[in-house]
Amino acid sequence: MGSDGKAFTAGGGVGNATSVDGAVRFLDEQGRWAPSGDVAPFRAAAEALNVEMLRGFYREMALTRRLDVGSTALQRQGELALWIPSFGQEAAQTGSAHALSPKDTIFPSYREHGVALARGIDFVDVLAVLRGNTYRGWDPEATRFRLHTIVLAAQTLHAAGYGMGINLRRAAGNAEAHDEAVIVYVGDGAMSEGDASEALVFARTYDAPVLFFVQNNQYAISTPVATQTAVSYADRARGFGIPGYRIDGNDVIATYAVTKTVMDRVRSGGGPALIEAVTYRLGPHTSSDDPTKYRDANMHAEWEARDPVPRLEAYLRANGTHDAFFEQLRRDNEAAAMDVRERLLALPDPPPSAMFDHVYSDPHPVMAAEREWLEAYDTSFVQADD
Ligand SMILES: Cc1ncc(C[n+]2csc(CCOP(=O)(O)OP(=O)(O)O)c2C)c(N)n1
Repeated sequence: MGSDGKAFTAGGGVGNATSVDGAVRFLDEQGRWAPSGDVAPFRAAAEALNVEMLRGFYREMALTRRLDVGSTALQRQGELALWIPSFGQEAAQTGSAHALSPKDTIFPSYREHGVALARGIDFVDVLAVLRGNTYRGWDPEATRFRLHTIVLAAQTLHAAGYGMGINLRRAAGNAEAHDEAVIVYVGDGAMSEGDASEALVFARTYDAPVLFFVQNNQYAISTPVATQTAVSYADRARGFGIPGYRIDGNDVIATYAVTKTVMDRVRSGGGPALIEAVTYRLGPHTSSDDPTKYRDANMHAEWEARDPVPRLEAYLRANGTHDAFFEQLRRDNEAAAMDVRERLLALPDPPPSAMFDHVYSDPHPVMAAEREWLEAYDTSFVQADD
């Protein structure tokens, strides 16, 4: 705190973590073009977006939401072990993901379904993990979309290390490494983990090309963000010597334009950076959670009015997009969701012994014996049935 008792707000002040006031935004809550906050460095990237690109963003945001609804239904029908909704965070995810180069590597946590879609991951592959069909649904190297990390903030260290590796490859004369950078998605609660602080230190001291993208969705399960931090995450970054930007995470133009501008700088040797996207989780933490037990109803209503999907829809409608587009899109997304559901339910169940497949990379005698026992046990049922 400063001597006057007010929180320091270095570099002009980037506010506190509980409010979106003062954050960089281009669209107001009614979807009108009304830039506010420190928009100057990002205006060019925002203005480079045309209506066609924004329609594409809308299509993906609406699809992410439709798949969220379908996945919640699948979980309730006993077809998924768990579902982790991204409801309300579509603008933060779709906008930031489209600002990346395909050569950038993404380290997600577990809620980044909009990012997965933007990277071209088949959603069946995401659901197959949560159904227990596979330990990983996609190829993390080919897609440069690494695996979900449930251990909070562990992915920040993976990202810092990967970024340090890019620097080593650059130093060794690998030209391609100059086209690459890393983005890591991390939640507000996960930022309280020691791993997150360590990752910020290493990224800074080794000048690793890493962008930390904090989705501040106001809660870590039932713990409100005010319990995690007294200053915004953008301010916290500055304490590590890392530039921090606080943006309206429900404005897809802001999430795209700021990520594009900052990531281009990170990739071209500007060192690490952090973006705090102030957003809100409109759904439960997971399908096992009941947010009505801890969430303030007035606050919820305030954030419902900031819903990123109708906000972009209002902008598009005011800029020459008519009913026919939205109706066709709804039909397309309905068909896509049905296709995902059908392909998921048609996946073969793995044998129980598949649980041993990826525990050790080299043969392990104890595990081999356990596998043999389990397979014999399974077979005994088949014989008993005969
Ligand atoms: C190291 C660790 N501690 C605790 C948990 C249990 N846990 C899972 S999600 C979660 C809350 C995370 O909140 P936040 O980082 O804000 O992300 P969000 O889930 O809101 O996207 C907790 C405590 C965990 N997965 N890993």
